[in-house]
Amino acid sequence: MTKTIDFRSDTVTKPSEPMRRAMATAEVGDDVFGDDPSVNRLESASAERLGKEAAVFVPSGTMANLLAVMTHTRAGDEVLMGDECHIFNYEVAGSARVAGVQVHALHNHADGTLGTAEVEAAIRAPNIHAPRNPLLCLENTHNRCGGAAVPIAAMDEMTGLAHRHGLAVHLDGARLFNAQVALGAPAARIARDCDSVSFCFSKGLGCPVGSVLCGSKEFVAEARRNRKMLGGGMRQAGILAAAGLYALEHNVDRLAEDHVNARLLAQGLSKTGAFAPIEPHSNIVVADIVRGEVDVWLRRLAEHGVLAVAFGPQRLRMVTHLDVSAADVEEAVSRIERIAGVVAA
Ligand code: TLP
Repeated sequence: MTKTIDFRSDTVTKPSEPMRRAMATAEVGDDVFGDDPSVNRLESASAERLGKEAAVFVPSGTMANLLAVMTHTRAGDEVLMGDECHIFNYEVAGSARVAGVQVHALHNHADGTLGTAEVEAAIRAPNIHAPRNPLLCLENTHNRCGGAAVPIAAMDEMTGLAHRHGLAVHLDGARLFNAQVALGAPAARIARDCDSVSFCFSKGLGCPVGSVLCGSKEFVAEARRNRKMLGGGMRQAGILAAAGLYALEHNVDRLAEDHVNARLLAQGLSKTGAFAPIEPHSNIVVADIVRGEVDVWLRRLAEHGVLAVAFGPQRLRMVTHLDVSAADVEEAVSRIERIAGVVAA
């Protein structure tokens, strides 16, 4: 039987045996009472890694971002963010519906950055007619920009600008440890001047569930109240936190392998002549389709046991992760070559 090679996302990883053992033997308690030792350990380890005072464990990256927006703003405020960012494109407009804010989406450059002049121009002067701008949201690595690792200088430029104008900065760091590996700089440095930062355990780190939102003690205490309001107060969540603790210890540095595999995959795709991939910085390969339609490609790939997702009418995305090896990538490339007709079937 043909082995399925699943590049749809790094969220598809299944917990390894040792991770499952760590989960099965986790010490637990009722986390809403603050009694779960594993969750408490995960929250302090995460805060420490990110150089922040505190952290709160949440079920998903989407909830972490929504909590950040809710906690930094009041209903009726306006939040600035890039038009390619995850919050704007893939979070079901929760910022508008649940947090009650208006989003002003600014042009994202192909490298995941925002233009300084454009951000500055978007910050409104206080005026009785105007919404307030308490928050700027950034993303690193940048998913829709081909997993771009946004350089530290660009991060510092944005945080400096935001702070000069009195805005807080939230970093959607769903794949922040991929940025750490790609930039060769600690996650805490990348997020140093961000007022809040979230990252996901459920992506490249290989856990079944979970994200954290980190920030000051005061900010996290308020986010914890908001988490309860959203129904995200979990009970013996230490079972899940144990997976996160395992991942922080074992699955961070190995992300470098996923980055190497993504480069291999991108080279293979461009060799077929059917795709023009963006050169990957991390574990995400976004490729424009030069020959054929995205739906046809996805169907033909799936028929040959290679799974990808559409990222636009002429674009697809493939993500490398813990559960695909270099050999799997080579195998996938040879199947793709056959489909593209480069190699005789
Ligand atoms: N992204 C998913 C899809 O929603 C696109 C994926 O497969 O990449 N921030 C960023 C940058 C993300 O890429 C994601 C997930 C999230 C936040 C949300 O995380 P979850 O899925 O845990 O809510």
